[in-house]
Amino acid sequence: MKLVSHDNGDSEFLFDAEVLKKLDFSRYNSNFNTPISAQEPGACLLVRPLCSTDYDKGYLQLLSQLTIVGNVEREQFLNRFSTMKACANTYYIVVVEDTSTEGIVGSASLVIEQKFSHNAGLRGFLEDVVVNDSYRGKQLGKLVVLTVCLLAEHLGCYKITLNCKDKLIKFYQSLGFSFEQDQSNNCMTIRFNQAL
Ligand code: 16G
Repeated sequence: MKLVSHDNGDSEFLFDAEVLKKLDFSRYNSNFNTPISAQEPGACLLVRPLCSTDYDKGYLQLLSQLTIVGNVEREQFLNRFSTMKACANTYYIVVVEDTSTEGIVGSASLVIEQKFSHNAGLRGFLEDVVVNDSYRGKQLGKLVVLTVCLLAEHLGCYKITLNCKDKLIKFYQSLGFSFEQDQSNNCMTIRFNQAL
């Protein structure tokens, strides 16, 4: 059993790791074959915030299993990490580390938009959900998605939304996401630069 670590050596967390300890997964027990949680993700697994040292633990390689990452140098990674961190209460990138290999094997991100509507409310976006192909069957996809959902609720978001491929619709529906009656969640896109 691995608990979310307090001691993070020389590296820096993107957000306060303590918040992950407060999430109560009991309502989602039935979503798992064997109940797991951010606090108890399974043997040799650790759920924690993204760290500045995760450049060397394969975070970007993992992300490239989802989409185009390009050639992001360490300095660029660290700059982006610090600009994200400087945006208070906005970026919550959750990762799963295999502590036996020290590699990042799963991740999902919560981005929080501050609004004037909904009583100056907060809207959550679930982004960049990805699990290493070799870690299938450990329920890590469900785990990272539900971690972000509970986090969004805990932080006071009035809703959380996502975009996904057709083949993943059933997966997200099984975790509580739905198409709303009035179709208010259609996703529309403008691509600015095919090279990016
Ligand atoms: C999926 C992701 C989204 C990511 C996009 C990559 C989830 C729930 N959705 O839609 O976060 O940005 O893929 O596509 O993980 P893009 O590279 O064309 O933006």
